[in-house]
Amino acid sequence: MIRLDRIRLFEIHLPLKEPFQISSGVVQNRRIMLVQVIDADGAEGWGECVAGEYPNYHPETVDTAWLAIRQWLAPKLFERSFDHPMEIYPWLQRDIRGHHMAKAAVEMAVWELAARKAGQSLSRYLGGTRDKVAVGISIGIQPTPDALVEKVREAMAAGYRKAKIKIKPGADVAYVRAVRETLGPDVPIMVDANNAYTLDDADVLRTLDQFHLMMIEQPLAWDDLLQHAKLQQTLQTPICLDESITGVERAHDMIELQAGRIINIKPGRVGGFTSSKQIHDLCQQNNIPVWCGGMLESGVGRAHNVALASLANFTLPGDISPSSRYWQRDIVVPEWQMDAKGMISVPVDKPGMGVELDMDYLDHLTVRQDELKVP
Ligand code: OSB
Ligand code: MG
Repeated sequence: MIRLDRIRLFEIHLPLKEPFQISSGVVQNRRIMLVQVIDADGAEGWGECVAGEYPNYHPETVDTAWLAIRQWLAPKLFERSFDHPMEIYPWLQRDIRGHHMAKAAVEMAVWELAARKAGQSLSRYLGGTRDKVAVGISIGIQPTPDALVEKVREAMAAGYRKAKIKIKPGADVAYVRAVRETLGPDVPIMVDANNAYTLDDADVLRTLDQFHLMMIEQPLAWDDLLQHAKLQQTLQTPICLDESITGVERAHDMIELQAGRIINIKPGRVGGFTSSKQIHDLCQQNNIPVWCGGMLESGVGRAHNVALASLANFTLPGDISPSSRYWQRDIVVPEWQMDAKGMISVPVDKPGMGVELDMDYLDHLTVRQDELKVP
């Protein structure tokens, strides 16, 4: 049984090695919220909130998530006990709309706590079966096609199983063509537009068909399904939805409308692990491949993503690059490493997330802290 006693919030500032640009903005210094939950037995669990500083990907931000946990989620969690972490998400959904990233941060921390209490790795506790997960890299918009070709070349040499190229109008066809023509027909590439296009741009998107991309991620509006369905009818390349899939209901809609053929599951976006597992299972029943997306997480969020990606229907490489791709120094020990074949080992022999937080470094990076207690 889990009865939460305290929830601690930490905000850290962690600079990326290089700026990361998507169609709607650029980030250099990540503001990251970490969540520690402690139960009445003294067991603890860690979670990470994937909301950014600015609402250009998703409506939530670090500040709205902080407020939501303080004002609404923590008091609701302190109201009762739970037999299993599966009960957390439905409980938080009741009478509280939205705020998925805030909900996910605490929900995933409780899953981590429960896995530790059960003496099991988070992967196996979630139902994961893989010992290794395949890794893709997400490459931000580059200044020139040549610069992009270099980045993809380096990524392939390092062993990555997939390169995701961020695109926007004006940085699309010529960039993808340069990569395909220089690196050949076999490099596993895809694009992610982060909703930079409309149906008026369908011709440009159809031009991309000739490059045999693995998929086109979220070309149209961030909350749309119907227009994606219209676009998919005229495209050969599979559409992968990211932003539009906020829970299992939207995954149902996508399948019924044929708005996409692949789903990028980010546990933060869909409200946590319970919701992620529901989407995973539904997609498995409907032959829809899924893969684990990333939000430039620290080693804590990465641990959760690795555990999730160890479930059976995560058949495509995830955006779960090793720590050194993002940070000079990660906040966990050991840091996340990728082997030369582009695989990350799932830490199945340790209880919980399988890495330890470097508490001294965390303390050094922390700029804001709060502790919420059971009344
Ligand atoms: O759309 O997948 C996205 C980062 C910030 C916001 C949106 C996205 C991304 C990424 C990062 O692609 C992937 C990673 O964490 O490596
Ligand atoms: Mg995306």
